[in-house]
Amino acid sequence: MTAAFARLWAEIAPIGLDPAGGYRRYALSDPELILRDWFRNQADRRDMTVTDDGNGNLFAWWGRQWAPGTVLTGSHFDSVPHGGGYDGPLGIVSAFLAVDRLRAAGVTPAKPIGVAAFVEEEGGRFGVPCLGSRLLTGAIDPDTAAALCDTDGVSFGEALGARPAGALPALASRVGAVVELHIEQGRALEVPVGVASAIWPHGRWRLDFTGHGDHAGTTRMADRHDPMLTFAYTVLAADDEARQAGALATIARVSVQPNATNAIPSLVRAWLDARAADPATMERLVEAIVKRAMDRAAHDRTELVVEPESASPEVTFDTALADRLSTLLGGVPVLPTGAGHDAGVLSAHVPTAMLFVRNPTGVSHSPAEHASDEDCAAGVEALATVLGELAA
Ligand code: HGY
Ligand code: MN
Ligand code: MN
Ligand code: MN
Repeated sequence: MTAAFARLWAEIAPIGLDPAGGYRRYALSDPELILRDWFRNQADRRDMTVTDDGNGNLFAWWGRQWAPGTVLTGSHFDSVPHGGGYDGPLGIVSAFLAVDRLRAAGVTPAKPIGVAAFVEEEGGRFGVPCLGSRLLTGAIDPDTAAALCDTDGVSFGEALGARPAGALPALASRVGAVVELHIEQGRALEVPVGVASAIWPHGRWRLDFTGHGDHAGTTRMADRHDPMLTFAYTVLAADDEARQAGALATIARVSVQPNATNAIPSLVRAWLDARAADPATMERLVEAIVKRAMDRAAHDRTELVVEPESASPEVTFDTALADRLSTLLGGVPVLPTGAGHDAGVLSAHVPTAMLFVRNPTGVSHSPAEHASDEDCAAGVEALATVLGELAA
């Protein structure tokens, strides 16, 4: 399986390389459209029917699409900018190889197996993570999704070429189980394969720091209303509060207007990504960061508007299913993650599990993200075992 994995992986590895390193595979951008064609080709090679749910999610079917008892697997193609190559695509490549593995073993599943490619999981282009699985499950309104815009002002609806179809009727009665395989994005998995127990609650907030744009060479320090100052203080406050709370806070994706060497900005826009092991800690963390930022804005005579953009509630995966899969796979570890996934969205509607493949450094959302071919092959074997069991 290692050689088979390496061969198939080599087909997608060159697609969407970012000149600055890593990958830039924004949802519905050229590289991702090429990966979608690759997906259709893989399905064709396996006599699998391909359907689109009208939300931009693709599905390759072994068996009757969406028939009761369907077992869904797969993941996403899109990446963050300068992202790693495994986060997402590993789950899709592994799913096609798991189908091959089952067929080679003479298995004919009693229930349909659907390999999914969910759109905009990272939220890197349109700002809302897991957009495709949120649409499929009705967790976001199609018109709200359609109106989301990228930095060029292109809306999701325009990129999709239609108003998203929205929730698939009777999803819970059609889908019996979901299993998403994903590279692990922490440092806790020390064996090739693990099973997910939970996803930390997390969310995204847009921070707009506004002040008085002015000339850098003629405005006395005492006369300034500089939003960059409040922004800088907020970055430090977020770091400090997260460390105190044993939680995670990141401020990134910063834009400055005007962005000139010799002009004091009038607007600094940034995003806060906050995560914690439980909802109460996350709520306290965000409150503490926002309070300190607001106090600082008053001190700097600037303004701060905080806009919650997306919430990803705490996910506890189906414990019985997680334990069953861990046992099935020989007692592999069951562990939580701070990373969001489409499986997290789906778990609110159908029994859902995740398989993790070891990432020796734990580094992700970075060109350094890596998993060995041997561990990826072990992931395929595990996924085939799990799919064979759940679709029996
Ligand atoms: O942001 C996340 O946790 C995921 O990688 N979308
Ligand atoms: Mn990711
Ligand atoms: Mn991912
Ligand atoms: Mn001038």
